[in-house]
Amino acid sequence: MKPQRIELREIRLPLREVFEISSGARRNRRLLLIRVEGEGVHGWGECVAAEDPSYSPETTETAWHVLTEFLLPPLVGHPMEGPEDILAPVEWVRGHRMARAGIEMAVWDLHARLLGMPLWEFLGGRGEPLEVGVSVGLQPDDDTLLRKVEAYLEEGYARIKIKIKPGRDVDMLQAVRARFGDVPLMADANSAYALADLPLFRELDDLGLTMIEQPLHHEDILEHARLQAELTTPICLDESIRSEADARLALELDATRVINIKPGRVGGLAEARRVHDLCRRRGVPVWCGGMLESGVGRAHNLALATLPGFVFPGDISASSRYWKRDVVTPEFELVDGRMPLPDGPGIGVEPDLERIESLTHRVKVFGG
Ligand code: OSB
Ligand code: MG
Repeated sequence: MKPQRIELREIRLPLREVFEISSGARRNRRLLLIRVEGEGVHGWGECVAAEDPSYSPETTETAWHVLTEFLLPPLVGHPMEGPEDILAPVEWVRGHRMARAGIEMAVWDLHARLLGMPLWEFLGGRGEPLEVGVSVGLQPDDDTLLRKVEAYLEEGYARIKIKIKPGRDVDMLQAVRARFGDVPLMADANSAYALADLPLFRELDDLGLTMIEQPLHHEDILEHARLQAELTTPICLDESIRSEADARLALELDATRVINIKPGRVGGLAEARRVHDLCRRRGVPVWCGGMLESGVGRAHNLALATLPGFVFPGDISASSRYWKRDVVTPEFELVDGRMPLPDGPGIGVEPDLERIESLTHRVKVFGG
């Protein structure tokens, strides 16, 4: 199979509400959608890089630069066996994993469509509806937070993840516990703490959280191992795991007892599956994180999360949790507290071309 035409497009999609984490806030997503065509079929991918480098060093702008200058031109007309070797001609490019993942995931969709198979099946997953969770951003006060959590629980989310930062942590989580009892609850610090905060982590350790996500520095593994040795609550690494090699090191050092897998963060679905396979061999549970994706990226995440090692509900919430209207049809919705899998070929949902056109900020086409 050879990609004959690749279309890269930046769309601007306003979030329903500001999403704030310890390292920054997001209001308007600038997403890159990639459509690849070959053998008369097409596939869609999404680059999840954020507007600013507060989660990872990549941004929408760096991804546009690397995709247009380095990644996409050599791939047009380049023969490949399957999605596993799409990136072979650009292996020399270091880093920029979110940019790489955007095109890689589009090729996975294309290949699944060529086979007439849903992406989840092509990846090796199971087609049953999944329990999913919701990630709740930092709120101005506890009352607002409690109201949000209540509404999400009513919608059927199976676990609640709450963003924390110094000054908005133990008391706030205690308030959630006091109000909602033993609902599955976890906290995500996005690297807001240091090892010197051990007394605070001991308090968090008494809250019965299913895990604490990325408490320390965004590139650290060693100090997370030191912290994990002091806690009974599992640590879950997010930012620190950029590859299977990172995951191997973190598991070896017992720095993480759960891994949040985001295909964008690790450079695509093939690497995401390798991290999953490694964890599964070692009996370490994983779950699928999110990057405030549009329906295109959400469809990929959902397909990935059907693999058997994804035992915790993912941050794969309904379209309405993020957008007034998504860019795919049908939109993602919870049915009886679960997210059904689209059963068409590939990602199984159709990008709404008219809507996408109306949100487009720029387009660049390679090949033709
Ligand atoms: O740390 O998991 C994170 C969103 C943007 C950047 C980082 C993170 C998140 C989320 C939201 O937690 C997950 C989602 O619902 O897409
Ligand atoms: Mg996280």
